[in-house]
Amino acid sequence: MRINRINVYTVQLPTKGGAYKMASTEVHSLDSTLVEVVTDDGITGWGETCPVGPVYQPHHALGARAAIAEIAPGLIGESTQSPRLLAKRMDERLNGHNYAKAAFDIACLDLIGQRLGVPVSTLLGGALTDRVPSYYSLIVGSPDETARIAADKVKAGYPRLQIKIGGRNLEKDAATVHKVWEAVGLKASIAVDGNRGLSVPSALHLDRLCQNIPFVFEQPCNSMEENATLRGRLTHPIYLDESTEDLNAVLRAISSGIADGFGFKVTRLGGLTKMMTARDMCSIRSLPHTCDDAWGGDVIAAACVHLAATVDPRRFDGAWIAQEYIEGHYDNTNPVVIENGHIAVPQRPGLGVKPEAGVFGVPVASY
Ligand code: 0XW
Ligand code: MG
Repeated sequence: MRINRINVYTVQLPTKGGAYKMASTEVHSLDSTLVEVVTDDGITGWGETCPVGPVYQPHHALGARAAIAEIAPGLIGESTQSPRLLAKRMDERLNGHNYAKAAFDIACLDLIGQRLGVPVSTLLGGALTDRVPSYYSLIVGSPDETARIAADKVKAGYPRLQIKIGGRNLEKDAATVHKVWEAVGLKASIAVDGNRGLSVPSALHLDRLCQNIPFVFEQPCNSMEENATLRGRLTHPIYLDESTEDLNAVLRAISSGIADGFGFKVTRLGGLTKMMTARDMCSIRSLPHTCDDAWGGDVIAAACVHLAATVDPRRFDGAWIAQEYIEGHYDNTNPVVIENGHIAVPQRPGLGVKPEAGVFGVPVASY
């Protein structure tokens, strides 16, 4: 039950079908970091963290590995029975860097689940469903092409679409939202994601230009303060994503009424243990949210889906996983897959996914 060895791996996840484009950045290949935590009773747990490039949020792949190098040596010999104790040990070695610590939190829950013979969703309070909705993220693109893809994805079963906007002419953004709405209407719910790319005046204009289209406006502007100034001036509800840098930011956004909902990222908040707190704070105020991560393969996808299964479906906006934009799986026997816009919750003990032996090559570091 004590940590005997930690292996760190990296894997490149090239984006399928060209660049993934957002307001302030486009990415072509993502650098994911995995931790394999081996205990003295011979069980192996996995964790993953994969920033979507170095610009999306103040996280980057090399930063994750540097933080892991700082933390990992101190975890050898530690018990894996308590994710909270592990968090304390990590905080004693490094301040902040939640997105790197998240990988160990996920691996610890994977270990406990396997040892107890229960899925991670049970450790997170218990699943309310065995299948969760996902959503399709439409990258910044031309109005017609975006509307065409939107219609296809709704036909494929996605109950929700996220339209990326920003970083270009406002008219094009407005035209894209209108075209998607004409193509799908009420067959899907819509989020319009500015990814911090709009000024307050542009956000106000876009809101007016799309007044009769029901959507939630996700992270239109950069800072929490800018988004707060939109409160009461928009027709559309505001969701925060990138601004929820930690649990304190979530608490601030909820208590001051800045956000009507959230796009949560498991690693940004520090892992599944911290995400439970965010989930429960939202539940107190009946706030809807997603369970996503910025990017990553089957390990992070499984983590998102286990947490997603524990959220009240009436307030759940979907689990985004990168599957539509990456090739292949780490675990071809029990992969995490989107089918008809939904994802089956893994039922096997722990995360329910195990990267195949040798799939990441040799470790880049071992402790
Ligand atoms: C759609 N996502 C979950 C994937 C990319 O990391 C961006 C992100 C978002 O909502 O901003
Ligand atoms: Mg977002």
